[in-house]
Amino acid sequence: MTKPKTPTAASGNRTGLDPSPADANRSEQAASVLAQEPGETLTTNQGLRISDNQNSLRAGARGPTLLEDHILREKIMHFDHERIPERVVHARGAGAHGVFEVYESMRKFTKAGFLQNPKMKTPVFVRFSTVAGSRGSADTARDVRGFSVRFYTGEGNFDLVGNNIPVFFIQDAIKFPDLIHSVKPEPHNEIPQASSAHDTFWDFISLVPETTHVLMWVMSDRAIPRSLQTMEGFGVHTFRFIDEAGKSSFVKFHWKPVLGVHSLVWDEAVKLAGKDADYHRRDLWEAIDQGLHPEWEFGVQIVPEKDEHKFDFDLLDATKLIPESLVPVQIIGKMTLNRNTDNYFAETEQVAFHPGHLVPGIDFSNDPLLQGRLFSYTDTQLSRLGSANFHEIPINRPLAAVDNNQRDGQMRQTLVKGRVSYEPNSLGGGCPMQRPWEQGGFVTHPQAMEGEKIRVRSESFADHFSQAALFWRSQAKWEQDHIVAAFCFELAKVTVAAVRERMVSTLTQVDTALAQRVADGLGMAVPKPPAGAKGVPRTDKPARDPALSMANGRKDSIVGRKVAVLVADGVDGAAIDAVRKALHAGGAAMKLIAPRLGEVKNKAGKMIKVDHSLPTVGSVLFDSVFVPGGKASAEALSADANAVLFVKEAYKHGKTIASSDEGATLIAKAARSAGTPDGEFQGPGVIAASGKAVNDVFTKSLVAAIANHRFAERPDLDSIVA
Ligand code: HDE
Repeated sequence: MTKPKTPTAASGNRTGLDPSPADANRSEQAASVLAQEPGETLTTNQGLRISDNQNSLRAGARGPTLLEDHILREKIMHFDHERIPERVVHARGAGAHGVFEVYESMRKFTKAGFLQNPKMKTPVFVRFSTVAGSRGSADTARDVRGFSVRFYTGEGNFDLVGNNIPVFFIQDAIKFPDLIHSVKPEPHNEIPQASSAHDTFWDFISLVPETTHVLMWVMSDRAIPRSLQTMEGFGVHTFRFIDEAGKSSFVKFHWKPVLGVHSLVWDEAVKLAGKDADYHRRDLWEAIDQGLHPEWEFGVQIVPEKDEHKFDFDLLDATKLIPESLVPVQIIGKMTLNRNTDNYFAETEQVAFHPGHLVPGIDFSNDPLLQGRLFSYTDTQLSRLGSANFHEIPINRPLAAVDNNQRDGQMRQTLVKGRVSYEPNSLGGGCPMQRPWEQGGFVTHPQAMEGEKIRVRSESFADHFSQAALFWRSQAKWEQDHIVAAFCFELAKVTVAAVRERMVSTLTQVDTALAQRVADGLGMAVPKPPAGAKGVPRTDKPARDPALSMANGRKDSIVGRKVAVLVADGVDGAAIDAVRKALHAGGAAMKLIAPRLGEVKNKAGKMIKVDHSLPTVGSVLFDSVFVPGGKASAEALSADANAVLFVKEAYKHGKTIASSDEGATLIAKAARSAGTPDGEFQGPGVIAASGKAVNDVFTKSLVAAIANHRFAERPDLDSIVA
């Protein structure tokens, strides 16, 4: 028998982490008693080698199964308990490992060790998530995305548990259960899954005006990202940086994707939920697997303590952002995701983030939303992971040494030796000892405070609309169109007219044109502004903030883009080769799609392997479509309804469409069947002309068009039947 390769995870230790004391203890004895290599033989959980994994123990070949079968009972018992409660929010997630590097020392602002030395590579684990859906829901639901980063620093774990949208729904943690209950499936019938388009969500939202700003983001295409790799990330709350001398500055954290910020369009997101519910996690997994390591730059907006009150909004209010035009984002480092998980459950499911996992040099502000989170995250792990020892699960263990007098509890792994489990002590030489700030100990920033014990919201939190309006004004025309369409879609699913009216009435506070357009879309008159609206403080400064619009982002890369090439027998193989070369040089992938799987014979008689058959994919899974020439191929595809739909949909979704030579026949057929007025697809991003050969000029313009990602300004998109 050939010896199987020992699995890398067999030791049970996370790469880069020391084994737990229990493991170490065990390994001293192990060598002398081990009868087999780990990973080689099927065993019970007690290490008993199993001789028959096909049949349970029974009384005779046709007799009843015996209770005595301890091997069967152990196996089934474990299986029965394989599921743990999913996260109450952010249940669906995808994780990956990577590293973080700071570009230059941030010593001037913070003493955090991982932000000092550009040569240091700090390991990170990242989990992206949707908020509302269950674990099995679709990736492309309209939702905020979680963006949690754990830095395994030498001073302990620092968790930056943020989102892809810089502001939150509510200002005070006490409203969180209400918000989440409203967006989750309605309790009487558990409908709808992973969707905010239902009565209870809009009922709550329309009664809580502080949600208006985030709502503008959630109705924008930010809530349907093209990829996890093309999302920004935000720490949302204001935190503090503390320098060596104890001086504090306020700080907001940002992640800027190197690939730029790109999103789907709604029709595509809906179709993707059916075509590939794992669209985002697959994209992340494949990118890392292929060595196209996703990268984000780390940015900070720093506000000196003395400027705390210089803004029209309160820095402690999580429904507000600091416009980048007021305080630019300084880029200070980079995160690279370079390793997929070995085991989804052990890592992505069991990771337990906590906004209270801080390191010296980073501290909280008094944001009442952040303060409320500090209780929740430990508490939820107790019911989710089942024990106070969840920090001992490998993915949760810090790299930094853990030494304290906490003991025992369910599922305890650490085997601490000795008789001392208290402090102060003399029997243990006083260890483990406290460390002052100067020696790396964590000291809470000593902020002076006074006040009455009261339940009130600060008046400085009262302006709910200025930044919602700033966001609206800062959007490109197509982005505004998509926001209007999203409001119309969501509110049209609301069955109670009074809720729709109340929501549109709130929108009059953001922008009258927005309210008018949404009212038109819903077939209703614009209601009056809410009572008391006039008393609310407002500002229209700044007029615009370019950073809020995706239209102003980077569009210089095709890394990770996926291009579909539609082929049939007789296709022009040389055209495919030339386009493949250009795409691969830029880091994009190309897939050949034919009416059926197997191979097609190209014009020169050579067989080429097909990657997918047309019925099993769809244009929504790709960023662009190329139809090469070859008369027979183009004719066969033009007669194939799936191929025609593929091109029509790609056009409707604003994607680059290219053809060479006779490939233009299919583009023309798709355009005619889409009902375009003059029977042609026109406008930006259509590189289709009969007789056009694949030369450098062609491939360059194709690559530039794909880098642009999408041509949302095509005039006829909404009229395309697809
Ligand atoms: Fe969370 N949130 N949250 N949240 N949150 C959780 O913790 C909570 C909030 C965020 O990938 C839970 O371990 C309260 C803001 C992310 O594992 C829970 C409040 C922001 C994740 C919880 C908030 C977030 C969570 C559920 C109001 C952006 C996923 C499972 C005060 C800055 C973490 C868990 C992961 C997860 C509570 C508000 C982001 C229940 C009470 C604001 C990215 O503890």
